[in-house]
Amino acid sequence: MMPVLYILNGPNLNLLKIREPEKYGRTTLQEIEKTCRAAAKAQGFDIVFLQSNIEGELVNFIQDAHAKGAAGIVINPAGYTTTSVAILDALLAVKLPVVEIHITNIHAREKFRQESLVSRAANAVMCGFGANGYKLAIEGIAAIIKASPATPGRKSAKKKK
Ligand code: DHK
Repeated sequence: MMPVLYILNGPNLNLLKIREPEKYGRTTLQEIEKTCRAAAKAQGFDIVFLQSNIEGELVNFIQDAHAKGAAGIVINPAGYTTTSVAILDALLAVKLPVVEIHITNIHAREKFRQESLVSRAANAVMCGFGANGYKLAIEGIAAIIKASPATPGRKSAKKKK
């Protein structure tokens, strides 16, 4: 069985393609899921891909990732990035490798989007690469997991000789 990455998406990401396409692009969340599955498979991982508009549900997904023995979490907290102490606390609690992702370059946008609380629990942050960032984030978290001896999933994530 392949180790599993949880790919979590926050509010309004279900509206990708129709939502401000000049900023967020025209790739749907379903298309992103497909790309993620292929990118993860290439690195030796399976994925659980989830989206919610509800903060507490995202907290539950993070706790589930831990309960089910996931190898790591890639999260786009979207509108909860700068406000959610609950999402930050959940990520700190489960102590899994975390890559935070944003489709847009939040640092080139309004001030209120720039200070991520979630980053405090993230090993790395990917932003500004559009929908392609998800693939890059998966490659990044796979490298983090494979490099870290203490991380669950490492053994089976390594290519067999
Ligand atoms: C997505 C959102 O929904 C915004 O609230 C963030 C982020 C940016 C993104 O770029 O993916 O500010």
